[in-house]
Amino acid sequence: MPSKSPVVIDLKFDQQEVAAALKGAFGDREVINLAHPASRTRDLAGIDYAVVWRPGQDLFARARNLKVVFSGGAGVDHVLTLPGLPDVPLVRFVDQTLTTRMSEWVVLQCLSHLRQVKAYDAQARRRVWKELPQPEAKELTVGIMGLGVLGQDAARKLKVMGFEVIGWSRGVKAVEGIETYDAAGLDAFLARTDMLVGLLPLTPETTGIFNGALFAKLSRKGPFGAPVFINGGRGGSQVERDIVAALEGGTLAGASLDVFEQEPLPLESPLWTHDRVIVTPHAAAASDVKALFRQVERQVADYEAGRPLEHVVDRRAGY
Ligand code: NDP
Ligand code: OXD
Repeated sequence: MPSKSPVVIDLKFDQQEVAAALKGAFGDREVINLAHPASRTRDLAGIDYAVVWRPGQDLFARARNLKVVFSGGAGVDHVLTLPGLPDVPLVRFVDQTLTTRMSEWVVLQCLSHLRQVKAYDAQARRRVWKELPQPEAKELTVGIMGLGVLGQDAARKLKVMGFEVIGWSRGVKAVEGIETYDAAGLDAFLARTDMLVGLLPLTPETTGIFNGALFAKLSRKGPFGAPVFINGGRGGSQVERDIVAALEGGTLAGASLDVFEQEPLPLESPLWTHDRVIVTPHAAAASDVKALFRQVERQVADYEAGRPLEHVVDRRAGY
């Protein structure tokens, strides 16, 4: 039997987690971990598979005969923008562990704004004992931009909490219990949205989509008047100076941001300390590395047996 092609991994993850996940992963297939100094001079020309998260700029020049590229996360913008990406299937990571984590984050943010967590925290620091108005979840409509794997799961879980939920996607989409809008219905969707959740991939079409003009189209009929913006998708989709201006000018009541135009968020950003903004460090939904390797191993076996790969990215759409 010919020996199995090694897998090269270039994952900017916690390396202890990677090492632990590699124990027992990939059976007798060799794994070349580019985080190890010894692998820096290794010839990668004969490698068929790469598993990557924010890989080095020279990866595709070195591993120039790849047959499949696996993204270590759900998003693929970190790969699509790399020089020399070969014209081979690009597979993204879709897994219940990741989906569940994102829905936890989204539900947490929606509830945090509904229950005015930042305002109570500010009061507590001043030892102020004062009850604030308490609208019910059903009085607010959460509008999710991006009704894919993550958006649909978050929608279902927000419904369980009592929120009205609507969704927007590029194409027409039917999701049980949720009113949906396609690209042409954006303005109608925004006009109904009291809490806007961004779960979009970063593509040329979604770059800068969350800007002042869009915020101005959101509903102002919710119980807090001004709407809230929550983004767990990609920072490149938001215009941060517009977010700050919208918060200051009353177009937005608050925001929760996990992703930023520049990561890490620059120290001088006013978002860090804004009293109505919740900042998390691109930590809404980390990839479970063990689950990632299990999935790559299974997909490689399928590929070698001539079965179709799952979760292959549409290069033209960019996600
Ligand atoms: P999917 O590919 O399953 O869904 C993407 C959704 O966005 C689809 O509904 C798609 O529409 C919609 N969409 C894409 N482009 C447009 C557009 N131009 N106009 C309108 N709708 C559009 O992706 P996932 O749900 O798995 O993930 C979404 C994103 O979340 C990832 O790409 C990644 O960037 C981000 N992410 C962030 C994480 C974090 O920790 N912060 C963790 C994991 C992911 P349609 O259904 O019509 O195709
Ligand atoms: C992802 C992410 O795309 O963590 O999976 O951002």
